[in-house]
Amino acid sequence: MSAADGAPADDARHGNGDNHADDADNSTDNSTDHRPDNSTDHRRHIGDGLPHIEVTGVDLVRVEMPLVRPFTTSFGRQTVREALLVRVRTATSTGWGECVTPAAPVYSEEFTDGAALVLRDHLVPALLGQGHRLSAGAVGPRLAHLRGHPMAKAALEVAVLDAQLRAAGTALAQHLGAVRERVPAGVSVGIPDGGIEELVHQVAGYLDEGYLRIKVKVQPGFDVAPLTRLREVFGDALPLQVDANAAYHAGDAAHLAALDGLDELGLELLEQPFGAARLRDHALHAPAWHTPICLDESIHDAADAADAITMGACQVVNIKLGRVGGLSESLAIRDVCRAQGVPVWCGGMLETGVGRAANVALAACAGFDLPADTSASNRYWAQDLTEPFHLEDGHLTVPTGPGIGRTPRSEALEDAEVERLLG
Ligand code: OSB
Ligand code: MG
Repeated sequence: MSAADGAPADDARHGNGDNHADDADNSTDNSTDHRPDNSTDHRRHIGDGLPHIEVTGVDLVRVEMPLVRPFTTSFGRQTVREALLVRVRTATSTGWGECVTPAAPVYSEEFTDGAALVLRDHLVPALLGQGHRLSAGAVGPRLAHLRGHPMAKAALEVAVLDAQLRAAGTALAQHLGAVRERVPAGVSVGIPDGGIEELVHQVAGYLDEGYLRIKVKVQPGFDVAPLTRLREVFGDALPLQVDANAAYHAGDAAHLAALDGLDELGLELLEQPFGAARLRDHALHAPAWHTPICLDESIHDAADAADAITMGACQVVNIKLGRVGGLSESLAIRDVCRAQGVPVWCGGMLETGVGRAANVALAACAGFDLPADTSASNRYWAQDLTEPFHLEDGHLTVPTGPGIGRTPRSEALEDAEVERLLG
């Protein structure tokens, strides 16, 4: 049995911008309640059918990864990613998960030093305090009383699942019930140091490589002009979308004017213009725009997705397994969105090959119908931690090896700082 058994039939309508519940079973009168239905709750299914593991050790492995070019968003400029990996050891297999926290709490409250501390002092002790024998489906429930820290929890869930899958010789994508062997890849382009003409140059390079859509980071002061220029140079057919990372304020007339200007540019979607907690601002402004609103930072779980859809705050959802606490919650969000005909796609957090492998398996699942922010390894790193992911004909190939299908190279781990939490 795959973990996706019990998902709705593949007849959900996608991308029609219609938020009404007219394809749901409306035998009851609560047809506007889009809250998750427990019968399709993947939090109970992840890891089902796989052998439980007996954990003998858990390590945190920190690796410094210089980016091939700086990555600037409305929340800051990044040149290095401090990757934090979780390694779960058993007598017979090793499982890997990547904690996608940035070094500072700029995207959400989570940051790498905080994640390492909460893993060491709270999450790992709570996970193993009820016994060292476990399955990935137990990770969420055992940690549910500890608030927040979804990225740290997700890394543990994936590492446990990876150890189980490797013990069973099963690929993650197969376990999730994936429907694709390769996933269409987009690329997320930061705000360049060199301004608009450097942006044009970078986009031209990514298009030459074959990326299927371009996402551009925007912020007040870098929005309508650069996007207008991209339309001039590359034409109206280029699949183009923007991500504001919550940088606009609904009370600021100049900000609203800029968003109205972006709305004229035929964008695929506008990602997270307002703050994470500002669902109502999104719902108030979305009806006036042609461009579908996609939420990223605002969506922490399936109930948030249901609320946002019900309110009309979004027409598309970006799913990041770190942001939502793991693969189980990612699939639960997918189910809520699918039942309402809301397309989802797999976002990214500048992952190394470890996190990318999990993202690519998730992006291969039904309902993930838009190109993912899963770019090739060389878009981020001169040398990835794992065997690299390549772009072939605009797609990344879904790993078929056991578990996540990628393992950190031993040379890459040689200089890594390792904190041994157990064993
Ligand atoms: O908002 O999607 C985002 C990277 C770090 C933090 C937030 C975001 C991003 C990206 C990069 O857009 C996506 C990628 O991994 O390529
Ligand atoms: Mg985003």
